[in-house]
Parts: sequence; structure tokens; C-alpha cells
Amino acid sequence: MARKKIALVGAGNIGGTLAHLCALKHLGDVVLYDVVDGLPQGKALDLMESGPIEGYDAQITGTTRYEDIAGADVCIVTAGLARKPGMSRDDLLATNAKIITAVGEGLKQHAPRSFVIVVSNPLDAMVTLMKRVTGFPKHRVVGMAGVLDSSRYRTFVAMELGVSVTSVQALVLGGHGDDMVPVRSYCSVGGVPIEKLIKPDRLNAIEDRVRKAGGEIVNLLKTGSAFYSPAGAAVQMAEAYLRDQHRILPCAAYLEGEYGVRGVYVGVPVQIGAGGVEKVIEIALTDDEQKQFRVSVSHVEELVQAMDKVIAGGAKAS
Ligand code: TXD
Repeated sequence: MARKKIALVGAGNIGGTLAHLCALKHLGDVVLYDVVDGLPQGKALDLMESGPIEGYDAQITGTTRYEDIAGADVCIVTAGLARKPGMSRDDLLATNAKIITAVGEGLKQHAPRSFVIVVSNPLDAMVTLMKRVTGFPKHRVVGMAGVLDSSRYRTFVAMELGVSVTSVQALVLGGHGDDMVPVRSYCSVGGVPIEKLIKPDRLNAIEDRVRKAGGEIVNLLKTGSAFYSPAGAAVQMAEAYLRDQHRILPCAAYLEGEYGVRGVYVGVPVQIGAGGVEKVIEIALTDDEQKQFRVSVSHVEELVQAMDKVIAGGAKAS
């Protein structure tokens, strides 16, 4: 059976890690695309030369030409600026909106039937823009944030209890901002509800750390943001699609009435398989979780309105 084709648009920290993970997991052939000539080609050649060591035959190529992503089954988009210390994800809005618009045009022309996973920040606005620019249906455009944020929640709970991360289940929903919603009522360890194992004040501290986990790494690295865990999260979503796993994952999905939200991308549990985002899973939230969710959704709506103003302003100026 012919290998699938994975286009990675953006060959930076996350893009390079994505390419390595796709090869290691034998997900398909990989095309790394970037606007910086030499960067995708160099990383692709380096990864090819790792094939004999790791035992993968994936064809990994680098390019600055959109034509080379033709026929991609999946496109994972990390093109854009990353945060530096002191910057919020929202500070990236104007620059990354221009970049995502260019990328969306490229995907529309050269990979019109692909499943698109957007990673670039500010995530909720960028995935909204990607759907608009490509015109792809909502089941083929999804944002990566909840898998990463939930993994951070699971990590901190496992660290607190000294248990395996594989024993911890957790969900983080809402927008990918500092008001994201760690859903305490669905967090469990070996099936035991978390509130039976960790006191409220420690849970508050853990959940606060989850909300600020991205900034914590930006402040440590100083030159950019997290990339191993975001890459792992995006690959888990791509694998669910490519291997038709019908996997339930927290992702930024386009809502049309679910959770009382309409016309916005927000992090909710979805089922991902060969049909892309096959369904949105509606779960009951506590009153407090519902309140947090609504605050997070309104921030996403404000962000999209701010993006629309920036785009309209740019259109007037040109
Ligand atoms: O959970 C999440 N969704 C977030 C997303 C988690 C972590 C990082 N998040 C965001 O992903 C981050 O704020 C950035 O917006 C993206 C990519 O982060 P990365 O760390 O990979 O940034 P890099 O290393 O700067 O790589 C970005 C690449 C770089 O090589 C640029 O040359 C390229 O994007 N770039 C482009 N590629 C294609 N097309 C265009 N127009 C373009 N412009 C820049």
C-alpha cells in the first residue's frame, strides 16, 4: 500500500520535531515546507540520514515550493512567529494572520482534499482563519491545543502523586489561552476521581500551572516556545486520522450550537478518524466549569473580532 503523504508547513522547532516523529511512527512520507530556503531541505536530509539508524524508509524532503506538497493527505501548519518572554499568544495575531492567510491559499491550491491541523498561535483565531481562507469543510480543519494542555495537566498530576502518567486521565477545554479550562470533574487517576486524591488548594495550584505552562517554558527557553510536546500532540491527531482510529481527543473544533457556541473554534472533545473531525462529543460540566468555559469562549470571540479588525485594516491600507 502506498505510503500516505504528510505536509509540514513550517520547518521550525515544532516542524522539525513533527517530521522526526512522523518518520519514527511510520506514518508516511513527509514534505517539510518553509519560506527560509535551506531550512526545510537541511532538516529533511538530516532526517533521511537517520533512517538507517531508526529503521524507517519514509521519504522526507524539504522545499520552499508549494507545488511539492501536492496531494498531501494531512497538512500540519506551524508557520508563524513563536512567543518570546513577555509576549502573550495574542501578541502574535497580526503577523501570524498574514502568514496563515498565505498558507491557506497554498493549501487550497495544492492540497485541496487534505485534513488540516493548525498549530500556529494564537491558535483559536488562526484555525478560524484557516477554515475561512481554505473554504474547507469544518471536519477537515482542526486546531491543536487541547491534547497539549491536557497532557500538561496529566503531567503535573502525575508529578504531584508520584504515579505513572499513563494512569492519569485529564481534559482541558476552551480556548488556548490563560483562561483555558482544566476540567477537574473529569480528571482521574486509575479511575479514581482526582478530588479524592489531591486537596483543593493543591489542585488549584496545579491547574493554574497548566494555564501558564506555555509561558513557563517560554521564560526558561527565552528564544522560543515549547516544541516537543506540541509536536507530539499534533502527531497524535494526525495518526488518529491516517490510521482511522476514531480516537476521542480534546481539539479546537468548529462549533455550530454544541456547548451553546456557534461559529467559533473552541477546544472540546472530538472523535478523529478517517473522516477527520467525525463528531463533537458533548459532556456535562459543573456550574463552575461552565462559567469558566463561557469566559474562555468569549475571549476567543474577542480575539477573532480583533483579528477581523486587523485584517480589515490591512485590506484598507493596501
Ligand atoms: O498548542 C499550541 N497550538 C502551541 C502553538 C504550542 C506551542 C507553539 N505554538 C505556536 O506554533 C507558536 O506560537 C508558533 O506560532 C508556532 C510554531 O512554533 P515553532 O516553535 O515551530 O516556531 P519556529 O521555530 O519559529 O518555526 C516557525 C517557522 C519558521 O521556520 C518560519 O520560517 C516559518 O515558520 N514561516 C513560514 N513557513 C511557511 N510559510 C510562511 N509564510 C512562513 N512564515 C514563517
